[in-house]
Amino acid sequence: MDARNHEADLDAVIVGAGFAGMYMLHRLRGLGFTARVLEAGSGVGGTWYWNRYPGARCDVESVQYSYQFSSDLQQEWDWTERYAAQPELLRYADHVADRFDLKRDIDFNTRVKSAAFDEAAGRWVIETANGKRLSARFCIMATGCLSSPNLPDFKGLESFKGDRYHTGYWPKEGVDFTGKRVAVIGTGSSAVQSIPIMAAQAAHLTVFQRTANYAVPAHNKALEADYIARVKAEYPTMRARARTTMTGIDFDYSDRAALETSAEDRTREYERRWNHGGLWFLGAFKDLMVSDEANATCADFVRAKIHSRVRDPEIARLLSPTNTIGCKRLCVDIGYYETFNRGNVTLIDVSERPIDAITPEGVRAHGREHKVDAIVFATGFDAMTGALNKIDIRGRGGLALREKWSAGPRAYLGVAMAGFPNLYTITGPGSPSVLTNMLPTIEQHVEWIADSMTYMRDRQLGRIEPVAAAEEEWVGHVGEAASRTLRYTCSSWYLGVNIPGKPRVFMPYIGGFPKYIAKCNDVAAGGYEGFALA
Ligand code: N01
Repeated sequence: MDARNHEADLDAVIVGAGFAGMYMLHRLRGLGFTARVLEAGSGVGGTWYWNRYPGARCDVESVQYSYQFSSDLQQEWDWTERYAAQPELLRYADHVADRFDLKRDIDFNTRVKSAAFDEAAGRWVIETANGKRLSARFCIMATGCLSSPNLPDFKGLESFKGDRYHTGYWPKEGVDFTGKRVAVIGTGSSAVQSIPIMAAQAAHLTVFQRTANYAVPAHNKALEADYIARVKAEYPTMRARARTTMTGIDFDYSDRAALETSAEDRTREYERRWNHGGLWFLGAFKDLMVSDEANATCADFVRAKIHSRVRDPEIARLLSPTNTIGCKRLCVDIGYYETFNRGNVTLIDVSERPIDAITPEGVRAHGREHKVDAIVFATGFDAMTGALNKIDIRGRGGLALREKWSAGPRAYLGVAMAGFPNLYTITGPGSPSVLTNMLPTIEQHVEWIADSMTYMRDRQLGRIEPVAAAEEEWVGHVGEAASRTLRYTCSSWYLGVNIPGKPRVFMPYIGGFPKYIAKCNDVAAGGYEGFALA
């Protein structure tokens, strides 16, 4: 049965067909709800559909960066690399969509323009840019945390005559930079992943760096069959262990403090983790994100590594970050720093004086024009709130979500907002989301949302909406938890500081996945405490 023909009966409209929207659809279907997914792209995969830049891959190991809701799916899919690259992740998303027959309920090439709550009918009315209008009892935003690309308003931007790309909006057909002079603006994770590959291709690569970034080696490798077999045999215990860690990743987090460990032991531990590779590095000591002094021991170690990897001491110095390690998202690299040893790569430091302008022929900085054939903007995203604020979302009394969030996002558990009945956000601001392994976080949200809808159906209830006081308390708790960590101290996208005019509010919940799960479970067990149900 095609739900489009029965839209009056739709229980839910889901916005986005990334990992969140896909599982939401599957879960709701399994519970007997009718749902339709609206997706701007022409295929599933969300982040992995849009971020096709060279070198894009996950920084959580693939065997963990995957769904666990279906044991059969988990057992039948074989990851080929420790950190899967974007094409493999997209193949996985596609496989999931086909395996669970999801595509028949997804409208592709359909960008949602507005969503408004019709109070009299108790339904959401969703309008799309291509003129579709749907209504459903529930509207579930699965719009992603890093899905609204940020293209800074550089002077002269439109005058550039060459090719322009944004890492978060990469052409499907790929880009061949062979023989080209290329500029990259930005040195965050997307740049760290793409720069080595673009440098190997381009005639010349000029990197404009405003803030140097810490990167630890990925030590990516092909996965052996016996390793995969072992993981598959241990999946249930590995997944259960992961739920007990702050990040939802099965890591060995040390409970030793850096400041209570001798300098030799500390270095040995950093070295061990450095040689292992990946984000696990930051789990070396429990005080790294709460004590400046402890953090400095870790930052010093990485800076020394940068100097050992980069031949020119001045370039090594410019590439060495001076801020708190882990304050901005730690990058995981494959040959990033070594790329600056190449003769065809130039680093331009724009930390003290911003880029002057984009010119018809290139980029001007420090008064000098760098002529290029293409510019790659690796300038990140309007994170967490960007994708939601692009949609004109109206709740009770026509209240606009953009207005409610004008001083920063406010949501109860990062999943629902006072004034917006029957509207859910998957991994919204105020949830652990980007500070965790996104896949288990998404699954936890989807299951919680589906449970709440089932609870309402069982009791013939029509509306669920957070109580303002509960929301207020949660927002306070999220802010207070963040203020106790060093993450609060730098100009990261977690705080919205990368977007001019965006309120400085730490958006994700830093209290950890287990604490968050416990809170969500308590709320549900208490009959959805903090929510008004009617
Ligand atoms: O974006 P970013 P990203 N002039 O915001 C610079 C996830 N991710 O796309 O730091 C000059 O980190 C900006 O400079 P500054 C991951 O969570 C994961 O790289 O603001 N430069 C910065 O260097 C990540 O954190 C993976 O001073 C300007 C860069 O642009 C998140 O996505 C891979 C500028 C933006 O870095 C975002 O990463 C990729 C200006 N006007 C992404 N404006 C994995 O590994 C901005 N910049 C899984």
